[in-house]
Amino acid sequence: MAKTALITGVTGQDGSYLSELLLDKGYTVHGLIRRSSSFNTERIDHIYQGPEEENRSFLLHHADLADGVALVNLLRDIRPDEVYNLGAQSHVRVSFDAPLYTGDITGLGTVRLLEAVRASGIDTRVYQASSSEMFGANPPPQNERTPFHPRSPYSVAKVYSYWSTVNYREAYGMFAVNGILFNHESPRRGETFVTRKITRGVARIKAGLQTHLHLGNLDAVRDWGYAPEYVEAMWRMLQCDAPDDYVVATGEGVSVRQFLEYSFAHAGLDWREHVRYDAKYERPSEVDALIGDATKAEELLGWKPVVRSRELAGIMVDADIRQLSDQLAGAAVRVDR
Ligand code: NAP
Ligand code: G4F
Repeated sequence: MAKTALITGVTGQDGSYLSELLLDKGYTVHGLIRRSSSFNTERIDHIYQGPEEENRSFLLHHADLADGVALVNLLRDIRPDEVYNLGAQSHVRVSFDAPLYTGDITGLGTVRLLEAVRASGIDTRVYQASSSEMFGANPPPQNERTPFHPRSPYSVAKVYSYWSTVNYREAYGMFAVNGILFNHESPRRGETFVTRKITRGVARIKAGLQTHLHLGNLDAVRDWGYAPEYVEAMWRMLQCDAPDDYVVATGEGVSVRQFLEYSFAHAGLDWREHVRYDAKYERPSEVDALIGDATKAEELLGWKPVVRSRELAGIMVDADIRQLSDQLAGAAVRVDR
């Protein structure tokens, strides 16, 4: 029989790719969306508004990780085989400005969901979106045995969620896993994360719409992979015989400066002529270097990364140039009328 999944954070980068993956595998996919005063379904509109056959397998429900009762009701109604908890206030810099909100959604939200699974009495497997940010100050390479040293309200909340997931596994025998994912990007990445900010900036500079890009710390090193490959690892974790926790990463560390070089060079530009420093993008405490060791995922899940950061920068720059030229063409048509 076809499986059913519930995804929190379905409107985000990973939620959209995971929806596509599960629909391709024949799942019925339920997405939790929160009410917004403006459209927040841009990344999934192509699925939701797709062919009728696909529509019946992709259903959206209004709820919020702040609302535990809504979560229980939703789980009782849907009775999913798998739950993917991708919903979060996921921006590290923002978490310093909104630490309580971040703790509530990114931390307590996970416990509300785990409790809702327990309270509804359903037999479901739970994936928790844990993060390499939890390693924080501990130097690379980081793997499943590296201790956590979180450096932001966001990563503190993720550590709480990580241990809650382990605790529900140990205390109640729940099939609950942590995917400790290192940074992963794509053309659907939020515009305020550094990779997308850079590739979007390249497209706008190339088109003559802006001359400069303002950034913070260029020395930080991240292990940037390709999001569509990472959602495959999430799914594989829930297909195992026993629940466990896995690091997912490429193993390649690249500085923000290097990613700038790749992105600008791909469009035939020199980043030094266009980038300005702005202290407002610095964090009160920074994570200097994250480079993952995904040996366990490779051995036990058979998962291997393909796209590396230079190629990733090219994919994202090309997509942003295409998107901008489509937007400009659309605007020109509207002016003509
Ligand atoms: P994202 O694009 O920022 O998406 C976050 C999602 O969470 C959005 O759908 C957002 O809804 C939803 N959300 C926010 N607050 C919520 C609330 N109160 N109730 C319900 N949903 C809420 O994040 P992503 O990059 O896809 O990442 C997915 C998950 O993996 C996140 O938990 C993130 O922290 C974690 N993670 C990401 C990475 C990475 O490199 N991308 C690495 C490790 C871990 P709206 O669209 O309405 O805002
Ligand atoms: O793109 P970022 O904001 O991503 P960050 O902080 O690594 O967090 C992302 O990855 C985590 C996994 O490790 C996820 F858990 C989390 O949800 C999120 O997806 O920043 C990357 C680096 C930082 O060191 C930052 O200081 O880029 C540096 N940076 C320099 N200038 C900037 C900027 N970051 C942003 N967002 N904007 C800047 O202008």
